[in-house]
Amino acid sequence: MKNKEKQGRKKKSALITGITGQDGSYLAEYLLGLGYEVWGLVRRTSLDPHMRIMHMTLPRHIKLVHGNLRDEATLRDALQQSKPDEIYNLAAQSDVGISFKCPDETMEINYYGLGRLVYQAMKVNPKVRIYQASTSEMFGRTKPPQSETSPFQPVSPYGDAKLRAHEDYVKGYRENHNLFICSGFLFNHESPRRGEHFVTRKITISLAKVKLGLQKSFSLGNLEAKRDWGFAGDYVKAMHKMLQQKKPDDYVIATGESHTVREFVNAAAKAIDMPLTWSGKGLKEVAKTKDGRTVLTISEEFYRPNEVHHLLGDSRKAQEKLEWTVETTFNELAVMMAKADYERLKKLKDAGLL
Ligand code: NAP
Ligand code: F7E
Repeated sequence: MKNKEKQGRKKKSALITGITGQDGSYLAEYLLGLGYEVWGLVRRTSLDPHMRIMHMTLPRHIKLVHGNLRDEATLRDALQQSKPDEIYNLAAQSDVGISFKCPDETMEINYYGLGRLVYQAMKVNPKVRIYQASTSEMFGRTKPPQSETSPFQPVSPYGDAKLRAHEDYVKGYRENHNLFICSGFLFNHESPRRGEHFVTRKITISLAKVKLGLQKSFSLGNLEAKRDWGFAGDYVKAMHKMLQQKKPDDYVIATGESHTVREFVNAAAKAIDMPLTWSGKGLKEVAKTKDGRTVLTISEEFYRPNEVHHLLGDSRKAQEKLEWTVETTFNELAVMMAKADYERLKKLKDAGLL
């Protein structure tokens, strides 16, 4: 490309809400790599817990702006400052279990929050393109496989709030205001940066601690729940692709394979050379190491009032229209996460910090 042409072309800019979260950090890295100017919305806190993005704020210049989905004035200011071509709304109260305990907060952030953001974004730039982090939880009790045409039947306050946000602000603004806004119905996606309360990360941290002698055992809830687990680094590429299409649309992003929580435990335990055997039933079930130590028990505490039993996504539309593909298998994901936590905790232990 000629130099003049290059200079004349303005860098695209993107504002990511939820930049301090798992997906925000992977998406920021991806967009910086594509040459974007990346802005990140961060909440004002008394601490500065930006662990996942610290490596990008200094050397590669993500620009941080303060804002909160609960406060429209902060969103207006952040949008006026960043003037984004694209907005990725990843901010949320994203924990399904917590949503049963805090339904109002969940609705406030996950539903009304999108309304505030979209309203202000349209005022700053009616041509802006918006990605909304919708979710497989919206399918709830709908039988697998779930695709873009499957009915939504959420069973949690989290799923309810995300569904309302999709109906009112994604479909509503797209149809009534001509806004370029897309929903990605993303199935569970994980990584070594996953929040520590989600089941995969809880498992990989706990197994590593058991193997290193830092903990004797841990407990889980429903082992039979089936999830379609992919790698977050693969999934953020699909978010970007959705906003590069001629027309806004909604897409399922999933691997097309589902596994039980128990299968994830087995794959992660094997990855750190600590295979487990299971015995007992229901709340009395346990998993033991080869030398007979009980390292995993079941606790009612981790069961939910209502469960999504089986998620299995059909992402053929995304594969055909977006040319998006799954790059990481279930086993590769479990190995990646289990080894990352084991090596991280071993270093801390060896340094006398644990
Ligand atoms: P995550 O790690 O829990 O990150 C959530 C982010 O939202 C954090 O950066 C958090 O900021 C921010 N946030 C929460 N409340 C906020 C508020 N009131 N104002 C501004 N920011 C706020 O979530 P994730 O796993 O990356 O998921 C990203 C999005 O995709 C979420 O919307 C989630 O619901 C959705 N989703 C996730 C999955 C999955 O499997 N990961 C699947 C489908 C959909 P703080 O650092 O300040 O807390
Ligand atoms: O639970 C079972 C639990 O909390 C997965 C979010 O990113 O994906 C995520 O929601 C399964 C459930 O994720 C424990 O009952 C058993 O069946 O890792 P999770 P989630 O609820 O599927 C969706 C797509 C999102 O959109 C959400 O934002 O694991 N489970 N024992 C347990 N779960 C947890 N957390 N802890 C346990 O001890």
